[in-house]
Amino acid sequence: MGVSDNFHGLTEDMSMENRNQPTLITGALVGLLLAAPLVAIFYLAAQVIGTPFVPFDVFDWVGRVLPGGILTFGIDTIVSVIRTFNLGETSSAAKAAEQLLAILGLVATGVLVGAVLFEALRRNVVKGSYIAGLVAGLVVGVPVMFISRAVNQTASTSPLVSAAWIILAFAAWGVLLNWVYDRLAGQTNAAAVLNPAAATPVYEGAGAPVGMGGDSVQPIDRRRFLVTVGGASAAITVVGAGLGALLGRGIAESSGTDSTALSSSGEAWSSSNPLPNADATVLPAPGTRPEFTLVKDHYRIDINTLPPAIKESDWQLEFTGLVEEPVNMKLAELRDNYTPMDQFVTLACISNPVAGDLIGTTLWTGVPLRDILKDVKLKPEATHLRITSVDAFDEVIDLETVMNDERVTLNYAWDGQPLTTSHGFPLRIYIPNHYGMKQPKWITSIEAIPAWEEGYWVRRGWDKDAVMRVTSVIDTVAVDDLVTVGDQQFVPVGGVAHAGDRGISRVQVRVDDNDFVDAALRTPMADTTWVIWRYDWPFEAGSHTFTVRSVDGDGNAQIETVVGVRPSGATGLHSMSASA
Ligand SMILES: Nc1nc2c(c(=O)[nH]1)N[C@H]1C(S)=C(S)[C@@H](COP(=O)(O)O)O[C@H]1N2
Ligand SMILES: [Mo]
Repeated sequence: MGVSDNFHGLTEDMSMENRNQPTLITGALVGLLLAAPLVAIFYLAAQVIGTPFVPFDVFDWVGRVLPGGILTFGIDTIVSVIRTFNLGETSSAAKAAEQLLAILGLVATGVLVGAVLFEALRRNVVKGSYIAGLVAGLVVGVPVMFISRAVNQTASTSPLVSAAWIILAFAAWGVLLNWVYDRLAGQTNAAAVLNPAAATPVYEGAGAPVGMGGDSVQPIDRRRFLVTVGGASAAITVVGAGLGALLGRGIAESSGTDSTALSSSGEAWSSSNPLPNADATVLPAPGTRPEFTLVKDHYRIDINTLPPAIKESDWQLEFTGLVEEPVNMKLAELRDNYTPMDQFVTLACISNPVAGDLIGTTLWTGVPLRDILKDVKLKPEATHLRITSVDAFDEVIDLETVMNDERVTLNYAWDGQPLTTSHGFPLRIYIPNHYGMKQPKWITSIEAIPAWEEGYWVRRGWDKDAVMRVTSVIDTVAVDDLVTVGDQQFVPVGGVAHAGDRGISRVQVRVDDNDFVDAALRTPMADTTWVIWRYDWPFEAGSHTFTVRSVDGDGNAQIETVVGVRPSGATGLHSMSASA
Protein backbone atom coordinates (compact mmCIF):
# COMPACT_ATOMS: atom_id res chain seq x y z
CA MET A 1 0.00 0.00 0.00
CA GLY A 2 2.77 2.38 0.82
CA VAL A 3 4.26 1.99 -2.63
CA SER A 4 1.34 3.66 -4.33
CA ASP A 5 1.24 6.53 -1.89
CA ASN A 6 2.04 9.89 -3.41
CA PHE A 7 4.40 11.14 -0.79
CA HIS A 8 6.07 7.82 -0.57
CA GLY A 9 6.41 7.96 -4.33
CA LEU A 10 8.36 11.18 -4.01
CA THR A 11 10.93 9.40 -1.94
CA GLU A 12 11.57 6.56 -4.33
CA ASP A 13 14.92 7.57 -5.77
CA MET A 14 16.58 8.33 -2.48
CA SER A 15 19.62 6.70 -1.01
CA MET A 16 19.02 3.62 1.09
CA GLU A 17 19.65 5.01 4.51
CA ASN A 18 17.38 8.01 4.03
CA ARG A 19 14.81 6.30 1.94
CA ASN A 20 11.84 7.42 3.90
CA GLN A 21 12.94 10.84 5.02
CA PRO A 22 10.92 13.72 3.58
CA THR A 23 12.49 14.94 0.38
CA LEU A 24 13.42 18.24 -1.08
CA ILE A 25 10.14 18.26 -2.99
CA THR A 26 8.15 17.69 0.17
CA GLY A 27 10.20 20.54 1.65
CA ALA A 28 9.21 22.78 -1.22
CA LEU A 29 5.57 21.89 -0.67
CA VAL A 30 5.76 22.52 3.07
CA GLY A 31 7.63 25.76 2.37
CA LEU A 32 4.72 26.79 0.17
CA LEU A 33 2.12 25.75 2.75
CA LEU A 34 3.81 27.73 5.52
CA ALA A 35 4.65 30.80 3.43
CA ALA A 36 1.00 31.62 2.78
CA PRO A 37 0.05 32.02 6.47
CA LEU A 38 3.30 33.94 7.04
CA VAL A 39 2.20 36.47 4.43
CA ALA A 40 -1.27 36.61 6.00
CA ILE A 41 0.17 37.19 9.47
CA PHE A 42 2.47 39.93 8.21
CA TYR A 43 -0.56 41.49 6.57
CA LEU A 44 -2.75 41.22 9.66
CA ALA A 45 -0.04 42.71 11.87
CA ALA A 46 0.59 45.50 9.38
CA GLN A 47 -3.10 46.31 9.27
CA VAL A 48 -3.75 46.11 12.99
CA ILE A 49 -0.48 47.11 14.66
CA GLY A 50 1.20 48.97 11.82
CA THR A 51 4.29 46.79 11.49
CA PRO A 52 5.99 46.68 8.08
CA PHE A 53 4.45 44.49 5.39
CA VAL A 54 7.74 42.95 4.37
CA PRO A 55 6.85 41.49 0.95
CA PHE A 56 6.32 45.01 -0.36
CA ASP A 57 9.51 46.29 1.25
CA VAL A 58 11.61 43.58 -0.36
CA PHE A 59 9.90 44.14 -3.70
CA ASP A 60 10.61 47.89 -3.58
CA TRP A 61 14.20 47.28 -2.58
CA VAL A 62 14.72 44.83 -5.44
CA GLY A 63 13.24 47.42 -7.80
CA ARG A 64 15.76 49.99 -6.61
CA VAL A 65 18.83 47.79 -6.96
CA LEU A 66 17.89 46.14 -10.26
CA PRO A 67 19.61 47.58 -13.34
CA GLY A 68 17.38 50.08 -15.16
CA GLY A 69 17.06 47.92 -18.28
CA ILE A 70 15.67 44.93 -16.43
CA LEU A 71 13.40 47.13 -14.36
CA THR A 72 12.02 48.88 -17.42
CA PHE A 73 11.51 45.55 -19.14
CA GLY A 74 9.54 44.37 -16.12
CA ILE A 75 7.40 47.51 -15.98
CA ASP A 76 6.82 47.48 -19.74
CA THR A 77 5.76 43.85 -19.56
CA ILE A 78 3.27 44.58 -16.79
CA VAL A 79 1.90 47.60 -18.66
CA SER A 80 1.51 45.73 -21.96
CA VAL A 81 -0.23 42.81 -20.26
CA ILE A 82 -2.62 45.26 -18.61
CA ARG A 83 -3.32 47.02 -21.88
CA THR A 84 -3.54 43.86 -23.99
CA PHE A 85 -6.03 42.22 -21.66
CA ASN A 86 -7.78 45.46 -20.75
CA LEU A 87 -7.23 44.95 -17.04
CA GLY A 88 -8.39 48.43 -16.13
CA GLU A 89 -6.73 51.72 -15.39
CA THR A 90 -3.00 51.21 -15.95
CA SER A 91 -1.46 52.63 -12.81
CA SER A 92 -3.79 50.91 -10.31
CA ALA A 93 -3.63 47.63 -12.22
CA ALA A 94 0.17 47.90 -12.30
CA LYS A 95 0.32 48.52 -8.54
CA ALA A 96 -1.95 45.51 -7.96
CA ALA A 97 0.31 43.41 -10.19
CA GLU A 98 3.36 44.59 -8.24
CA GLN A 99 1.69 43.72 -4.95
CA LEU A 100 0.86 40.26 -6.25
CA LEU A 101 4.43 39.77 -7.49
CA ALA A 102 5.78 40.92 -4.14
CA ILE A 103 3.69 38.34 -2.30
CA LEU A 104 4.60 35.62 -4.79
CA GLY A 105 8.23 36.55 -4.15
CA LEU A 106 7.90 35.71 -0.47
CA VAL A 107 6.02 32.51 -1.27
CA ALA A 108 8.76 31.51 -3.73
CA THR A 109 11.35 32.19 -1.04
CA GLY A 110 9.36 29.92 1.27
CA VAL A 111 9.39 27.14 -1.33
CA LEU A 112 13.14 27.49 -1.81
CA VAL A 113 13.94 27.61 1.88
CA GLY A 114 11.64 24.65 2.58
CA ALA A 115 13.39 22.57 -0.08
CA VAL A 116 16.88 23.48 1.11
CA LEU A 117 16.03 22.98 4.77
CA PHE A 118 14.46 19.55 4.22
CA GLU A 119 17.43 18.46 2.16
CA ALA A 120 19.84 19.67 4.83
CA LEU A 121 17.87 17.87 7.53
CA ARG A 122 17.69 14.69 5.47
CA ARG A 123 21.43 14.75 5.03
CA ASN A 124 21.88 15.45 8.68
CA VAL A 125 23.89 18.56 7.93
CA VAL A 126 22.74 20.21 11.12
CA LYS A 127 22.10 18.39 14.36
CA GLY A 128 20.07 19.54 17.29
CA SER A 129 16.41 20.23 17.58
CA TYR A 130 15.19 23.13 15.49
CA ILE A 131 18.63 24.69 15.07
CA ALA A 132 18.48 24.16 11.32
CA GLY A 133 14.97 25.63 11.12
CA LEU A 134 15.95 28.57 13.28
CA VAL A 135 18.99 29.23 11.11
CA ALA A 136 16.85 28.98 7.95
CA GLY A 137 14.37 31.48 9.40
CA LEU A 138 17.14 33.89 10.36
CA VAL A 139 18.92 33.57 7.01
CA VAL A 140 15.79 35.05 5.47
CA GLY A 141 14.64 37.19 8.38
CA VAL A 142 17.80 39.14 9.09
CA PRO A 143 18.36 40.48 5.55
CA VAL A 144 14.63 41.16 5.24
CA MET A 145 14.77 43.11 8.50
CA PHE A 146 17.60 45.30 7.18
CA ILE A 147 15.88 45.77 3.83
CA SER A 148 12.66 46.77 5.52
CA ARG A 149 14.53 49.21 7.74
CA ALA A 150 16.08 50.78 4.67
CA VAL A 151 12.99 51.16 2.51
CA ASN A 152 9.83 50.98 4.61
CA GLN A 153 7.89 54.24 4.71
CA THR A 154 4.51 52.96 5.81
CA ALA A 155 5.02 51.24 9.18
CA SER A 156 3.87 53.13 12.24
CA THR A 157 5.76 50.98 14.74
CA SER A 158 9.19 52.01 16.03
CA PRO A 159 12.21 50.67 14.13
CA LEU A 160 13.06 48.42 17.08
CA VAL A 161 9.60 46.88 17.27
CA SER A 162 9.50 46.45 13.51
CA ALA A 163 12.90 44.74 13.49
CA ALA A 164 12.03 42.46 16.40
CA TRP A 165 8.74 41.50 14.80
CA ILE A 166 10.33 40.58 11.47
CA ILE A 167 13.09 38.50 13.09
CA LEU A 168 10.62 36.78 15.38
CA ALA A 169 8.17 35.98 12.63
CA PHE A 170 10.80 34.45 10.36
CA ALA A 171 12.47 32.57 13.21
CA ALA A 172 9.14 31.05 14.24
CA TRP A 173 8.43 30.19 10.63
CA GLY A 174 11.78 28.41 10.27
CA VAL A 175 11.27 26.47 13.48
CA LEU A 176 7.80 25.47 12.32
CA LEU A 177 9.23 24.18 9.03
CA ASN A 178 11.70 22.16 11.05
CA TRP A 179 8.92 20.82 13.26
CA VAL A 180 6.92 19.69 10.23
CA TYR A 181 10.02 17.93 8.90
CA ASP A 182 10.49 16.11 12.19
CA ARG A 183 6.87 15.03 12.24
CA LEU A 184 7.05 13.75 8.69
CA ALA A 185 10.33 11.97 9.30
CA GLY A 186 9.03 10.43 12.49
CA GLN A 187 5.92 9.11 10.85
CA THR A 188 7.55 7.14 8.11
CA ASN A 189 10.76 5.90 9.52
CA ALA A 190 12.00 2.74 7.84
CA ALA A 191 10.68 0.50 10.57
CA ALA A 192 7.26 1.91 10.16
CA VAL A 193 7.17 1.15 6.49
CA LEU A 194 8.59 -2.34 6.83
CA ASN A 195 6.50 -3.27 9.80
CA PRO A 196 3.87 -0.71 10.58
CA ALA A 197 2.53 -2.58 13.56
CA ALA A 198 5.89 -2.66 15.34
CA ALA A 199 6.96 0.88 14.84
CA THR A 200 6.70 3.63 17.35
CA PRO A 201 6.23 7.09 15.97
CA VAL A 202 8.92 9.55 16.81
CA TYR A 203 7.78 13.01 17.75
CA GLU A 204 10.76 15.18 18.33
CA GLY A 205 8.82 18.33 18.62
CA ALA A 206 7.82 18.47 22.22
CA GLY A 207 5.04 20.93 22.79
CA ALA A 208 4.06 20.67 19.15
CA PRO A 209 0.84 22.43 18.29
CA VAL A 210 -2.42 20.59 17.61
CA GLY A 211 -2.03 16.88 18.24
CA MET A 212 -2.05 14.61 15.27
CA GLY A 213 -3.29 11.12 15.83
CA GLY A 214 -0.28 9.59 17.46
CA ASP A 215 -0.62 5.90 17.09
CA SER A 216 -0.85 5.23 13.39
CA VAL A 217 2.50 5.29 11.64
CA GLN A 218 1.69 4.13 8.18
CA PRO A 219 3.01 6.22 5.26
CA ILE A 220 -0.53 7.31 4.59
CA ASP A 221 -0.17 9.39 7.76
CA ARG A 222 2.45 11.52 6.14
CA ARG A 223 -0.07 12.55 3.57
CA ARG A 224 -2.75 13.00 6.18
CA PHE A 225 -0.39 15.15 8.22
CA LEU A 226 0.47 17.26 5.20
CA VAL A 227 -3.21 17.70 4.47
CA THR A 228 -3.68 18.90 8.04
CA VAL A 229 -0.75 21.30 7.71
CA GLY A 230 -2.27 22.51 4.45
CA GLY A 231 -5.67 22.93 6.06
CA ALA A 232 -4.29 24.79 9.05
CA SER A 233 -2.22 26.96 6.75
CA ALA A 234 -5.21 27.73 4.55
CA ALA A 235 -7.33 28.54 7.59
CA ILE A 236 -4.72 30.89 9.06
CA THR A 237 -4.20 32.51 5.68
CA VAL A 238 -7.88 33.13 5.08
CA VAL A 239 -8.62 34.28 8.62
CA GLY A 240 -5.48 36.44 8.76
CA ALA A 241 -6.14 38.07 5.43
CA GLY A 242 -9.84 38.48 6.20
CA LEU A 243 -9.27 39.99 9.61
CA GLY A 244 -6.54 42.18 8.22
CA ALA A 245 -8.84 43.52 5.54
CA LEU A 246 -11.64 44.05 8.05
CA LEU A 247 -9.70 45.61 10.90
CA GLY A 248 -7.23 47.38 8.69
CA ARG A 249 -6.41 50.99 8.77
CA GLY A 250 -5.70 50.27 5.14
CA ILE A 251 -2.07 49.66 4.33
CA ALA A 252 -3.20 49.52 0.73
CA GLU A 253 -4.08 53.17 0.57
CA SER A 254 -3.90 55.59 3.43
CA SER A 255 -5.63 58.96 3.51
CA GLY A 256 -6.51 60.25 0.09
CA THR A 257 -9.44 62.59 -0.14
CA ASP A 258 -12.25 61.52 -2.39
CA SER A 259 -13.19 65.13 -2.80
CA THR A 260 -15.07 66.26 -5.78
CA ALA A 261 -13.35 69.09 -7.53
CA LEU A 262 -12.66 71.97 -5.17
CA SER A 263 -10.91 75.23 -5.80
CA SER A 264 -8.22 76.51 -3.45
CA SER A 265 -10.97 78.41 -1.67
CA GLY A 266 -12.46 75.01 -0.88
CA GLU A 267 -15.44 75.59 -3.10
CA ALA A 268 -16.59 72.98 -5.62
CA TRP A 269 -16.43 73.84 -9.30
CA SER A 270 -19.89 75.06 -10.18
CA SER A 271 -21.72 77.77 -12.04
CA SER A 272 -20.66 80.22 -9.35
CA ASN A 273 -17.10 78.96 -9.30
CA PRO A 274 -16.39 77.92 -12.87
CA LEU A 275 -13.25 76.41 -14.31
CA PRO A 276 -11.19 79.15 -16.00
CA ASN A 277 -12.33 78.15 -19.48
CA ALA A 278 -16.00 77.71 -18.57
CA ASP A 279 -17.16 80.06 -21.32
CA ALA A 280 -15.10 78.43 -24.09
CA THR A 281 -17.30 78.08 -27.14
CA VAL A 282 -16.00 74.76 -28.46
CA LEU A 283 -17.72 72.07 -26.43
CA PRO A 284 -16.19 68.62 -25.93
CA ALA A 285 -17.60 65.89 -28.19
CA PRO A 286 -19.80 63.53 -26.15
CA GLY A 287 -17.55 60.84 -24.67
CA THR A 288 -14.48 63.06 -24.34
CA ARG A 289 -12.70 62.45 -21.01
CA PRO A 290 -13.43 64.92 -18.19
CA GLU A 291 -11.36 68.03 -18.76
CA PHE A 292 -10.53 68.20 -15.05
CA THR A 293 -9.34 64.96 -13.41
CA LEU A 294 -10.58 64.21 -9.90
CA VAL A 295 -7.69 63.42 -7.57
CA LYS A 296 -9.03 59.93 -6.95
CA ASP A 297 -9.00 59.30 -10.70
CA HIS A 298 -5.50 60.71 -11.27
CA TYR A 299 -2.95 58.10 -12.26
CA ARG A 300 -0.30 57.23 -9.71
CA ILE A 301 3.24 56.23 -10.66
CA ASP A 302 6.17 55.88 -8.29
CA ILE A 303 8.75 53.41 -7.08
CA ASN A 304 6.78 52.35 -4.01
CA THR A 305 4.43 49.40 -3.71
CA LEU A 306 2.63 51.41 -1.03
CA PRO A 307 2.91 55.19 -1.03
CA PRO A 308 5.06 56.57 1.81
CA ALA A 309 2.89 57.74 4.70
CA ILE A 310 4.39 60.92 6.12
CA LYS A 311 3.06 62.61 9.25
CA GLU A 312 3.07 66.36 9.01
CA SER A 313 4.40 66.65 12.56
CA ASP A 314 7.41 64.45 11.72
CA TRP A 315 8.18 66.24 8.51
CA GLN A 316 10.33 69.20 7.59
CA LEU A 317 11.95 70.41 4.42
CA GLU A 318 15.73 70.79 4.69
CA PHE A 319 17.87 73.05 2.56
CA THR A 320 21.44 71.76 2.58
CA GLY A 321 24.62 71.67 0.51
CA LEU A 322 25.95 74.98 -0.82
CA VAL A 323 23.95 77.15 1.57
CA GLU A 324 25.35 79.77 3.93
CA GLU A 325 23.41 78.08 6.67
CA PRO A 326 21.17 74.99 6.59
CA VAL A 327 17.49 75.90 6.78
CA ASN A 328 14.58 73.71 7.91
CA MET A 329 10.97 74.52 7.16
CA LYS A 330 7.75 73.06 8.45
CA LEU A 331 4.77 72.72 6.16
CA ALA A 332 2.89 75.46 7.99
CA GLU A 333 5.76 77.91 7.42
CA LEU A 334 5.71 77.16 3.72
CA ARG A 335 1.98 77.64 3.61
CA ASP A 336 1.80 80.73 5.78
CA ASN A 337 4.94 82.70 4.91
CA TYR A 338 4.64 82.76 1.13
CA THR A 339 1.99 83.80 -1.34
CA PRO A 340 0.45 80.69 -2.87
CA MET A 341 -0.03 80.21 -6.56
CA ASP A 342 -2.77 78.14 -8.25
CA GLN A 343 -1.92 76.40 -11.50
CA PHE A 344 -3.95 74.08 -13.69
CA VAL A 345 -1.48 71.43 -14.75
CA THR A 346 -1.54 68.37 -16.98
CA LEU A 347 0.94 65.83 -15.65
CA ALA A 348 1.97 62.84 -17.73
CA CYS A 349 4.31 59.96 -17.14
CA ILE A 350 7.11 59.41 -19.64
CA SER A 351 5.95 55.77 -19.63
CA ASN A 352 2.56 56.77 -20.97
CA PRO A 353 2.03 55.06 -24.31
CA VAL A 354 0.33 57.06 -27.08
CA ALA A 355 -3.30 57.37 -25.91
CA GLY A 356 -2.45 55.78 -22.56
CA ASP A 357 -4.09 56.71 -19.26
CA LEU A 358 -0.97 57.86 -17.36
CA ILE A 359 -1.98 61.50 -17.74
CA GLY A 360 -4.25 63.78 -15.75
CA THR A 361 -5.11 67.40 -15.13
CA THR A 362 -5.73 69.00 -11.78
CA LEU A 363 -5.20 72.23 -9.87
CA TRP A 364 -1.84 72.53 -8.14
CA THR A 365 -1.36 74.96 -5.27
CA GLY A 366 2.05 75.87 -3.97
CA VAL A 367 4.77 78.41 -3.54
CA PRO A 368 7.30 79.53 -6.17
CA LEU A 369 10.60 77.92 -5.23
CA ARG A 370 12.45 81.13 -6.07
CA ASP A 371 10.49 82.99 -3.40
CA ILE A 372 11.64 80.49 -0.81
CA LEU A 373 15.22 80.67 -2.07
CA LYS A 374 15.23 84.37 -1.16
CA ASP A 375 15.17 83.22 2.45
CA VAL A 376 17.72 80.45 1.93
CA LYS A 377 21.08 82.01 1.21
CA LEU A 378 22.74 79.91 -1.45
CA LYS A 379 26.48 80.09 -1.96
CA PRO A 380 27.56 81.59 -5.29
CA GLU A 381 29.00 78.25 -6.50
CA ALA A 382 25.55 76.66 -6.44
CA THR A 383 24.25 76.01 -9.95
CA HIS A 384 21.74 73.20 -9.40
CA LEU A 385 19.38 71.82 -6.81
CA ARG A 386 19.03 68.18 -5.94
CA ILE A 387 15.50 67.46 -4.78
CA THR A 388 15.33 64.29 -2.68
CA SER A 389 12.30 62.42 -1.41
CA VAL A 390 11.53 60.18 1.51
CA ASP A 391 11.63 57.16 -0.84
CA ALA A 392 15.17 58.08 -1.94
CA PHE A 393 13.85 59.21 -5.30
CA ASP A 394 15.70 62.30 -6.51
CA GLU A 395 15.99 64.71 -9.41
CA VAL A 396 18.19 67.67 -10.24
CA ILE A 397 17.01 71.01 -11.59
CA ASP A 398 19.16 73.95 -12.68
CA LEU A 399 18.92 77.13 -10.65
CA GLU A 400 18.50 79.23 -13.74
CA THR A 401 15.16 77.59 -14.52
CA VAL A 402 14.06 78.00 -10.92
CA MET A 403 14.98 81.70 -10.81
CA ASN A 404 13.49 82.50 -14.24
CA ASP A 405 10.21 80.66 -13.91
CA GLU A 406 7.87 81.36 -11.03
CA ARG A 407 5.80 78.36 -12.11
CA VAL A 408 8.47 76.09 -10.63
CA THR A 409 6.65 75.62 -7.37
CA LEU A 410 6.68 73.50 -4.22
CA ASN A 411 3.10 72.32 -4.02
CA TYR A 412 1.12 71.23 -0.98
CA ALA A 413 -2.37 70.99 -2.45
CA TRP A 414 -4.09 69.35 -5.35
CA ASP A 415 -7.59 70.35 -6.18
CA GLY A 416 -7.73 72.62 -3.14
CA GLN A 417 -7.00 69.79 -0.69
CA PRO A 418 -3.76 68.78 1.00
CA LEU A 419 -1.89 66.34 -1.23
CA THR A 420 -2.99 62.76 -0.74
CA THR A 421 -0.52 60.12 0.40
CA SER A 422 -0.43 58.67 -3.12
CA HIS A 423 0.24 61.98 -4.73
CA GLY A 424 3.08 63.17 -2.54
CA PHE A 425 1.92 64.50 0.81
CA PRO A 426 3.18 66.79 2.15
CA LEU A 427 5.12 68.41 -0.70
CA ARG A 428 5.86 67.93 -4.39
CA ILE A 429 7.56 70.05 -7.00
CA TYR A 430 6.12 71.23 -10.28
CA ILE A 431 8.47 71.86 -13.19
CA PRO A 432 6.54 72.90 -16.31
CA ASN A 433 7.02 71.12 -19.62
CA HIS A 434 8.66 67.99 -18.20
CA TYR A 435 7.39 64.49 -17.62
CA GLY A 436 6.55 63.28 -14.12
CA MET A 437 9.91 61.53 -13.72
CA LYS A 438 11.55 64.96 -13.23
CA GLN A 439 9.15 65.96 -10.46
CA PRO A 440 9.62 64.37 -7.04
CA LYS A 441 6.71 63.79 -4.66
CA TRP A 442 7.19 63.44 -0.85
CA ILE A 443 10.10 65.90 -0.94
CA THR A 444 12.28 65.99 2.16
CA SER A 445 15.36 67.88 1.13
CA ILE A 446 16.75 70.35 -1.36
CA GLU A 447 20.51 70.36 -1.71
CA ALA A 448 22.37 73.10 -3.56
CA ILE A 449 25.14 71.58 -5.69
CA PRO A 450 27.86 72.99 -8.00
CA ALA A 451 27.05 71.01 -11.17
CA TRP A 452 24.33 69.02 -12.88
CA GLU A 453 23.96 65.41 -11.82
CA GLU A 454 21.72 62.58 -12.92
CA GLY A 455 18.46 61.88 -11.14
CA TYR A 456 16.81 58.58 -10.24
CA TRP A 457 15.42 57.60 -13.63
CA VAL A 458 18.23 59.26 -15.59
CA ARG A 459 20.68 56.94 -13.81
CA ARG A 460 18.47 54.13 -15.07
CA GLY A 461 18.72 55.13 -18.70
CA TRP A 462 15.84 57.55 -19.22
CA ASP A 463 16.07 60.91 -20.97
CA LYS A 464 17.95 63.52 -18.93
CA ASP A 465 15.64 66.31 -20.07
CA ALA A 466 12.37 64.38 -20.35
CA VAL A 467 10.59 67.21 -22.15
CA MET A 468 6.97 66.37 -22.82
CA ARG A 469 6.25 65.29 -26.39
CA VAL A 470 3.49 66.75 -28.54
CA THR A 471 0.73 64.18 -28.47
CA SER A 472 -2.93 63.87 -29.40
CA VAL A 473 -5.58 61.30 -28.62
CA ILE A 474 -9.03 60.40 -29.92
CA ASP A 475 -11.36 59.82 -26.97
CA THR A 476 -14.58 59.39 -28.85
CA VAL A 477 -16.24 58.90 -32.20
CA ALA A 478 -19.75 59.67 -31.02
CA VAL A 479 -21.78 57.71 -33.56
CA ASP A 480 -24.76 57.70 -31.19
CA ASP A 481 -24.77 61.48 -30.81
CA LEU A 482 -25.17 62.66 -34.37
CA VAL A 483 -25.57 66.38 -34.91
CA THR A 484 -27.92 67.39 -37.69
CA VAL A 485 -27.43 70.65 -39.55
CA GLY A 486 -29.88 71.13 -42.42
CA ASP A 487 -29.98 67.77 -44.12
CA GLN A 488 -26.41 66.82 -43.25
CA GLN A 489 -25.60 64.66 -40.24
CA PHE A 490 -22.29 65.01 -38.41
CA VAL A 491 -20.50 62.63 -36.07
CA PRO A 492 -18.74 64.45 -33.22
CA VAL A 493 -15.18 63.19 -32.92
CA GLY A 494 -13.00 64.47 -30.10
CA GLY A 495 -10.24 64.06 -27.58
CA VAL A 496 -7.25 65.86 -26.14
CA ALA A 497 -3.90 67.13 -27.35
CA HIS A 498 -1.00 68.06 -25.11
CA ALA A 499 2.51 69.47 -25.34
CA GLY A 500 3.79 70.41 -21.88
CA ASP A 501 3.55 74.19 -21.42
CA ARG A 502 3.93 74.91 -25.11
CA GLY A 503 0.25 74.76 -25.93
CA ILE A 504 -1.40 73.28 -29.00
CA SER A 505 -1.70 75.36 -32.17
CA ARG A 506 -3.36 72.80 -34.41
CA VAL A 507 -5.12 69.45 -34.34
CA GLN A 508 -6.03 67.60 -37.50
CA VAL A 509 -8.12 64.51 -38.14
CA ARG A 510 -7.91 62.10 -41.02
CA VAL A 511 -10.75 59.74 -41.93
CA ASP A 512 -9.59 56.61 -43.73
CA ASP A 513 -7.18 57.65 -46.51
CA ASN A 514 -8.52 61.17 -46.97
CA ASP A 515 -6.54 64.33 -46.27
CA PHE A 516 -6.06 65.62 -42.74
CA VAL A 517 -8.57 68.35 -41.90
CA ASP A 518 -8.47 70.85 -39.04
CA ALA A 519 -10.34 70.20 -35.82
CA ALA A 520 -11.70 72.96 -33.57
CA LEU A 521 -9.71 73.69 -30.40
CA ARG A 522 -11.41 74.41 -27.10
CA THR A 523 -9.76 77.18 -25.08
CA PRO A 524 -7.75 75.26 -22.45
CA MET A 525 -7.86 75.84 -18.69
CA ALA A 526 -4.25 77.08 -18.87
CA ASP A 527 -1.09 77.03 -21.01
CA THR A 528 0.06 74.13 -18.87
CA THR A 529 -2.93 71.88 -19.52
CA TRP A 530 -4.12 69.69 -22.35
CA VAL A 531 -6.40 71.09 -25.01
CA ILE A 532 -9.72 69.53 -25.90
CA TRP A 533 -10.35 69.30 -29.64
CA ARG A 534 -13.43 68.44 -31.64
CA TYR A 535 -14.16 67.60 -35.25
CA ASP A 536 -17.69 67.14 -36.53
CA TRP A 537 -17.33 64.65 -39.31
CA PRO A 538 -19.90 64.59 -42.16
CA PHE A 539 -21.50 61.21 -41.58
CA GLU A 540 -21.04 58.39 -44.09
CA ALA A 541 -22.38 54.95 -43.27
CA GLY A 542 -19.86 52.13 -42.99
CA SER A 543 -16.71 51.37 -41.06
CA HIS A 544 -14.07 54.08 -40.82
CA THR A 545 -10.70 54.71 -39.25
CA PHE A 546 -9.96 58.06 -37.65
CA THR A 547 -6.41 59.30 -37.05
CA VAL A 548 -5.34 62.43 -35.18
CA ARG A 549 -2.19 64.55 -35.23
CA SER A 550 -1.25 67.86 -33.67
CA VAL A 551 1.23 70.72 -33.68
CA ASP A 552 2.47 72.41 -30.50
CA GLY A 553 2.46 76.13 -29.77
CA ASP A 554 6.06 76.46 -30.99
CA GLY A 555 5.17 74.96 -34.38
CA ASN A 556 6.63 71.50 -33.73
CA ALA A 557 4.54 68.83 -35.41
CA GLN A 558 3.76 65.63 -33.55
CA ILE A 559 6.27 62.90 -34.49
CA GLU A 560 4.46 60.30 -36.59
CA THR A 561 7.08 57.55 -36.37
CA VAL A 562 6.04 54.94 -33.83
CA VAL A 563 8.60 54.78 -31.02
CA GLY A 564 8.14 53.22 -27.57
CA VAL A 565 8.28 55.09 -24.30
CA ARG A 566 11.92 54.49 -23.44
CA PRO A 567 13.99 56.58 -23.15
CA SER A 568 12.25 59.82 -24.17
CA GLY A 569 8.51 59.22 -24.31
CA ALA A 570 6.30 57.54 -26.91
CA THR A 571 5.64 58.93 -30.38
CA GLY A 572 3.26 57.93 -33.15
CA LEU A 573 -0.28 58.78 -34.13
CA HIS A 574 -3.43 57.52 -32.46
CA SER A 575 -6.16 55.91 -34.54
CA MET A 576 -9.62 54.67 -33.70
CA SER A 577 -12.06 52.70 -35.81
CA ALA A 578 -15.82 53.08 -35.68
CA SER A 579 -18.77 52.00 -37.73
CA ALA A 580 -22.27 53.34 -38.06
N1 LIG B 1 9.38 60.55 -4.56
C1 LIG B 1 8.95 60.18 -5.79
N2 LIG B 1 8.47 61.11 -6.60
C2 LIG B 1 8.03 60.77 -7.83
C3 LIG B 1 8.14 59.44 -8.29
C4 LIG B 1 8.67 58.48 -7.39
O1 LIG B 1 8.78 57.28 -7.69
N3 LIG B 1 9.06 58.88 -6.14
N4 LIG B 1 7.71 59.13 -9.55
C5 LIG B 1 7.64 60.22 -10.52
C6 LIG B 1 6.93 59.83 -11.73
S1 LIG B 1 7.74 58.77 -12.75
C7 LIG B 1 5.72 60.37 -12.07
S2 LIG B 1 5.02 60.04 -13.58
C8 LIG B 1 4.99 61.26 -11.16
C9 LIG B 1 3.56 60.79 -10.99
O2 LIG B 1 2.86 61.56 -10.07
P1 LIG B 1 1.43 61.08 -9.57
O3 LIG B 1 1.59 59.68 -9.09
O4 LIG B 1 1.01 62.01 -8.52
O5 LIG B 1 0.52 61.12 -10.77
O6 LIG B 1 5.60 61.30 -9.89
C10 LIG B 1 7.01 61.47 -9.94
N5 LIG B 1 7.52 61.74 -8.64
MO1 LIG C 1 6.56 58.58 -14.64
